[in-house]
Amino acid sequence: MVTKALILLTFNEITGSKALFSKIPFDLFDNIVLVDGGSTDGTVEFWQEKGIKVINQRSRGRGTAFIIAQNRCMEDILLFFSPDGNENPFDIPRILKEVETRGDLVIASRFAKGAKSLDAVGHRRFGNLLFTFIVNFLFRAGVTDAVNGFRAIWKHQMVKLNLPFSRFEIEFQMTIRASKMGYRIIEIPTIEFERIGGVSKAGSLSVGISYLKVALKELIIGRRFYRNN
Ligand SMILES: Nc1nc2c(ncn2[C@@H]2O[C@H](COP(=O)(O)OP(=O)(O)O)[C@@H](O)[C@H]2O)c(=O)[nH]1
Ligand SMILES: [Mg+2]
Repeated sequence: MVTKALILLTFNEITGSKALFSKIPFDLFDNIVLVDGGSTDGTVEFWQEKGIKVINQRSRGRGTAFIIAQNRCMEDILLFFSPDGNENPFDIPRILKEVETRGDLVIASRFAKGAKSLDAVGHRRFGNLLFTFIVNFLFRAGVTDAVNGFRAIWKHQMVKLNLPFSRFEIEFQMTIRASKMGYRIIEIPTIEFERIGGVSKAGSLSVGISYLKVALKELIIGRRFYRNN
């Protein structure tokens, strides 16, 4: 039997957490963990009261949270979900089905046919599309949304990517390395909503600069990241 872990990622997301809790299909998972970047708004207490296991990060970073989850979860499939209002929990069953049946990595795309984003608008939309273009042009990913965080991957395939701790580069780098490895990357169209309460932690300029650095590094290293274990 294929086992599945749900990984929730938060840093001060109390409003979104409360709004989304009842909509998340927890019963589809064998393990549920929340990795928290140091919330001070009651997010951790909220999830703990609901009986969810919380891992407190020692140092911040969304990418770091991904790696902590990868190391702590022993399930076959890892699905990453951020309860900030952007991601639609109703897409979770479909993502799970796609990863289980035909994908190594499944990304909920905000720019595929039939998709839409109410969050990535203006310069954020431009940036997302530009970096997706870069990933397709340089690394032949063939995707419509290289950077969305709402995604699932087989754990053993993620381990092989040997991703480093990072802030917001994690998805970008995961998509690049998955392409280099020839993974089957499947996208499902999603509708991204506006966030519910709280604030975005991803400053567009700093994220853009870190993406450029990652792209350059990935061009140089080729497949010299691979870890076969
Ligand atoms: N665990 C953890 N989660 C984080 C960290 N930084 C941001 N997040 C969460 O990652 C999700 C996406 O971040 P957000 O700031 O909304 O980025 P945006 O959607 O690109 O604007 C949200 O649920 C955040 O609370 C962090 O350092 N650690
Ligand atoms: Mg967000």
